[in-house]
Formats: sequence, structure tokens, C-alpha cells
Amino acid sequence: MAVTMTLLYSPLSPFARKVLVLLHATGQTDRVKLQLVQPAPTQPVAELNANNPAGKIPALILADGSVLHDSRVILDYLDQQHSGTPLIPRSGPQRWQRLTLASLADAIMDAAVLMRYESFLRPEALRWDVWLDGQGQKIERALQQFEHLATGAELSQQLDIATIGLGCALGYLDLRQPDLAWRQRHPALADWYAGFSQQPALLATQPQA
Ligand code: 99T
Repeated sequence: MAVTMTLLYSPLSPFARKVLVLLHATGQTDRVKLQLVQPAPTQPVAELNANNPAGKIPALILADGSVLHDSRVILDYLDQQHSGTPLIPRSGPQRWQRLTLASLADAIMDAAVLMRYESFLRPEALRWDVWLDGQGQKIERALQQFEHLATGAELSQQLDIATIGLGCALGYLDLRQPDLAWRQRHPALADWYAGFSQQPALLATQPQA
């Protein structure tokens, strides 16, 4: 397969990891060249901004030079470029249910990235604990919903848009927010992740700090 696309990414970004997992799971890794970019709100990267004015990764540059972002759009696009079983159901109630769970997984990542910026980038004297707590509570509420699904055996080990998002979100919590110790309060989810994280596409894309 010829390389026709470039992914602006970082191996530490859970959003970029979702794209990598989908590429692995659908046999498309050879189609995409990876280009490392490490943006932060305080460290804009000109080349990235030229491709995505929001200054965020991932962004996917297609063969004709057009650019797709954000991760949700990229996953949708790449899922339509292979002939296997779609990872995003194409229609019906399943589509909306799985996309909504994927959105909840993204919300965990969003809150965890904001916590990271608040506690790592912002000068210590300016940090706001109440705000940090609020982000932590968003994560906790989302984890409770996933724990409920895992308890009722409603979370399958099969890769799809929702489980990919959840796996990447939990991997990111382990990387950047280990003090949240989410496994202690969510044992069924921890069991689910112990199995899911061993899938080849997850193992091949583990964040390298
Ligand atoms: O906010 C910035 O300026 C740079 N941040 C990003 O590019 C983060 C990298 S995660 N990406 C997003 O927030 C993408 C969110 C978007 N809705 C999507 O693609 O789904 C890196 C976190 C880390 O290094 O810890």
C-alpha cells in the first residue's frame, strides 16, 4: 500500500492514539506517514496551525493536500477507507449509541488534558484547585457510567469506535493522572481494560513517555 497521507501526531496524545489504533486494526498503517508535533496552548507550532487553525493534533493531511481534523472526523474518514467490518456502525440506533459512548470517552481525555495543562503548564501560584477538581469530577462521572456498563457485561472486548476511545482514555489516565487511581473505584472497568489493553492494536500504540 502506498503512503498517501501524513498524520500530525504525538505518541502521548490519546486523540492521536485513537487514529493509530484504527489504522492498526484496519490494516492501514502503511498508508500514513507519521509526523511528530508537540503543541501546547503555550507552545504553538506554526506548521500545525497552518494545517489546523485550532493548533491541535491529530490532523490528517490527505494526498490532495486537504486536511482533516479533529480525531472524530479522521476516524470516520479512515473507517470508510477499508473493506472490513466498519468500526463505526454506519446506521441505526447502534451508530448513535456507540458514537455517544465514544464522545464520553473523549470527554475523559479532554478533562485529563486540561488537568495536565493546569498542573504542568500553569505557574504554580496561578493554579486553581476548584477548577482542577471540577475536571476530576467529570472524569469520575464518566468512569462511573463505563463501570456500570462493564458490571452489566455491556462492554465487549471487540474494537469499535467506543471501545477504542475508552481504551485510549484509560491509557492516558494511567500516563498522566496515575494519582486518580481509577481502578480502585471501578473494578469491573479495570477487569475489562486488563483484557482490552492486550489487543495487538493497543499494544502497538502504547504511549511512549
Ligand atoms: O491545545 C493545544 O494547544 C494543543 N493540544 C493538543 O493538540 C491536544 C494534544 S493531547 N489535542 C487535543 O486536545 C485534540 C482534541 C480534539 N477534540 C480531537 O482531536 O479530538 C496531548 C496531551 C499530552 O501531551 O499530555
